[in-house]
Amino acid sequence: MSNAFRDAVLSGMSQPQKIIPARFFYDVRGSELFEQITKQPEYYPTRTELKLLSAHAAEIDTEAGAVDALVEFGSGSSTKTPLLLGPLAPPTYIPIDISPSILAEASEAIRAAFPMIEVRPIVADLTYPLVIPGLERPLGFFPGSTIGNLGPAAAVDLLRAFRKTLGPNSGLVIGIDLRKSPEVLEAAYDDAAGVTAAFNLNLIDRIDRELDGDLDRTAFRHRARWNDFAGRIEMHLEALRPIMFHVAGRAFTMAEGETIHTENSHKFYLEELRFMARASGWEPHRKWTDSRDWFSLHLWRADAQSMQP
Ligand code: AVJ
Repeated sequence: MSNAFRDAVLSGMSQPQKIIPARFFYDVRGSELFEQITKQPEYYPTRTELKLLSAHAAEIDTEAGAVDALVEFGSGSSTKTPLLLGPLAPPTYIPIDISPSILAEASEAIRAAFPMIEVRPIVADLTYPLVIPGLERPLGFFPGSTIGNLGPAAAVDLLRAFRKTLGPNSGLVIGIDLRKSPEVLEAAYDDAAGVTAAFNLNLIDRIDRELDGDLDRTAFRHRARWNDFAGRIEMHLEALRPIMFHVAGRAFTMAEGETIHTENSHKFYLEELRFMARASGWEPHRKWTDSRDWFSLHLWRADAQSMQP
């Protein structure tokens, strides 16, 4: 049986710096814990983005012009979508997500709230370009600074895939977290209530549950550190003592202080974002930030020259 989680954990645990990609945080428990993170006082991104979206949705609608579909990448529970769907009122909403159950549930909620909008969900991995028939003037939507899980090069690849999926007459609304003081960032990723720690440590439980692991979660601690050179918050699980454990029948050891790198959350400079847009077939059109310049919302337009078709 193919098992992406097992393959990723076994290969990641065999690297000199152990690593597990951040997308594996989101099992049912992990998704619940992430919801709780977004409500912590230190975790500013969700709250700031929601404010920006509600303050500027009407303007986004005006600036985007005529739109025949809103296409949301990694739509999850589609919680931010209504803020945009209201003013935009497109004929069609196309949520794209890897999880069929979450997608079905979110689609029903949107149908109930917006009976005039046709909802056409697509189960897909958002990292590859898709062919969606019948799109003339779509608007892409990628909120939450999810792009930050990728470094600049991989982010450009993803933005280019969006550009391919959406075509030459499209736009993209994207929410991106910005560089700010390390103190603010480290607190946001290590909240006082310990919710982010629980989110990180849930990965240990998930390995034990799903991959026949025998890791002891009390042998690890949550770490969040700002890497200034790379411009990212890194989350790690640090071994508190020398340990040995098994995953899917294979044995691993860790020295005291050794870590498993579990997430990168990149924070960008506004100039860097303009560069990334142009490098991926988009032309920056408008941007909105909060009064502290902590978070940014962008409206980009497809650059017709940059790509074929
Ligand atoms: C969902 C990737 C945007 O990087 O802020 C929150 C995930 N990790 N706290 C982020 C996360 C720890 C979040 N993203």
